[in-house]
Formats: sequence, structure tokens, C-alpha cells
Amino acid sequence: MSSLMGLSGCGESSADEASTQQKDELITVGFSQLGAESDWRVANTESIKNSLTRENGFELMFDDAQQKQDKQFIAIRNFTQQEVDCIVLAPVMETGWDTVLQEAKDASIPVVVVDRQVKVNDTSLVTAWIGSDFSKEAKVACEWLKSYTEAKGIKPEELVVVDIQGTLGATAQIGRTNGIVEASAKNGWNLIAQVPADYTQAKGKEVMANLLAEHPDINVVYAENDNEAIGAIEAIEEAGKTAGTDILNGDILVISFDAAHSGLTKVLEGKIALDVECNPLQGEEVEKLVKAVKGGTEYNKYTYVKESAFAADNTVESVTINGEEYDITPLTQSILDSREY
Ligand code: GYE
Repeated sequence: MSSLMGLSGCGESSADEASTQQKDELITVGFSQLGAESDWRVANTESIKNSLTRENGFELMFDDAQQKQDKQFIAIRNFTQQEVDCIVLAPVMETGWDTVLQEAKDASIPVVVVDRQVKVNDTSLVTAWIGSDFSKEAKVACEWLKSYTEAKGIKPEELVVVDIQGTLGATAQIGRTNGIVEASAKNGWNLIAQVPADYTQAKGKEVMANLLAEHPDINVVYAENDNEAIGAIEAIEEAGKTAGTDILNGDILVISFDAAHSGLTKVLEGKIALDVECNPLQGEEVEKLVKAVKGGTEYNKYTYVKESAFAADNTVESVTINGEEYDITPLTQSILDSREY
């Protein structure tokens, strides 16, 4: 190639040529991110962008679908048309993906799904998945609530619980909602309302304000992510109430998920009683996965990330789920300071 170019005396300079050649070696990835609704999501996007860099051998195309599945369809079709080497998909909900993912498969483009899952008839449409065990997260939260209230001498029938749900149909919502529904039935808690708030702070606040107006006796808020919990706390305080753990003296106990810096700040203030971690820092794993998929080396089809839980106090030291013991860490300033997201 270079000698031919030299002979013809025209074409790309050797520097251009080198960069074109380099570009040819890069793995092109189209990343369809569902949105930017939460601190978790922003951290997830950043983590993946920071790993799929040129230095690491990638050419990344990024699309933010603003929580709209239709926009994700357009992004995926666009990536397929451009014949990327791999599609990374963080799906807004589980269903509806069969057609677009079939199109990607027909074009021989592998699809790596991150975070929430997709439900497709043909499982070969998904090359690999990495994310959290949302059902386990919910079980940790509910077992903690059971132990906590028992330790404080609060009877199950005294609990008046509301569930501020995530985006309906998202794996995180399904797992977390099922957890509180099952635990409420099993333990005899009064789960009086379940309302979706799309994982945002603004909706979390709005939903909680409405719930409080209807049910002034609420004493437990199970918020399906930190941003909703923070919004709910704002509504609680604006209604002249307090978020805390002293239910018998009128506090509203808030449970949350993600354990992002913003949520953990509320834990340290005692306003969120328990925050179950959901780790968004998936970039390095995604990088390894895509390289393995493209390089033809071994990889796991499903990877669960490791997670823990942080409490405002040390009343409950651990919970047991399916025979396995999970530590509940009392939050300290230094843990909060070291939080990356
Ligand atoms: O908990 C929430 C985000 O699917 C795990 O989505 C994710 C959830 C996360 O918006 O903050």
C-alpha cells in the first residue's frame, strides 16, 4: 500500500495513512444509553465512556435516548446501518427488543447488554449481559427492614409502607418492586401504595407529596433509587415531617437503592436509613467483554457485579439471604468521602 502510494505520488501522507490504519484497528462500538435520569446513570455513562476510549482501542459512538425506547430503536438501527463492530445497549425496559436486535444479528453485530436486561424470544440475540441482581438487592432491603423494626420493637402491622417505583418494565423496577410486595405479604406490613416516579428526583418529590396528602400515616418509604429518595425527603420536609428512623415518634423511615454519593450523604445525615448499593462502574468489565467477544476468547454470558449495603446506624449488622450472609455497613464519613459516584 505505502509503496503504491509512493509511486503514484498522490493520496494520503504517511501520517494520515498511519492514523487511518490505526482507525481500522479500532473496535467501533455504538452505545445506546437509555438516559441521564439519575446520578447512577450519569456515573454508568461516564464509566463506560472512560473505558471505551481510543487509547484502549475503541471508536465510540454514543446515544442518549432520554428514557424513550423508540429513541433506542433508532440508535440501534443507526449503529447497525453503520456496521459497527459491537453494540452496547443499556435498555430502558425489558420487552420490545426482538425486531431491532434481530436486525443487528442479521448484520452479524454482537450486542452486549448492560444494567437492565432484555426479554427476547431468541436468547442468541444477546451476546452477553453485565449488571446487578435487583431481586437480591430488594431482599437485602426487606430483610433489613424486618430485622430493624423487630430490634426497635415495632410491630409489622404498624408499618405503613409506600413504594416509589422506578420506570415500569425496567428490570431494576421489577426486581425491587417484587421484593417489597413479597416481603409485605410475608411479614404483614401494610403496603398501601405503589407509584412509579421514573427514577428522577423531581417525580420522586411530586409522587411523595401526593402520597403524603392522601396518607398522612405513612411511616416507611421504599424508594427504588437515590434520586427518588432525595425527592421524597424534600416532600417529607416540606410537609413539616421528618425523615429518620424513629418511627414510633413520627419519623418516616426511607430506604433507597444505588448508594451514590448523593444518597449516601443523606444516610450520613440519618435521613435515609438504608441504602443498598447498585454499582454503576461497569466500564472496565464492558471493555473486557467487548474485547473478548471480538477477539474470540472466552467470556461469561451473564456477569453479576458485587454490591453491599450502607445503614445510618449499626442496629442490624447483617442479613441472611438464601443462606448467604450479607454485611450491612454503618456509613462513615470516610466511606462517603471515598465514594466515586
Ligand atoms: O438504580 C437508577 C437508574 O437500572 C440500576 O436505573 C438501574 C437503575 C438505578 O436510573 O438510579
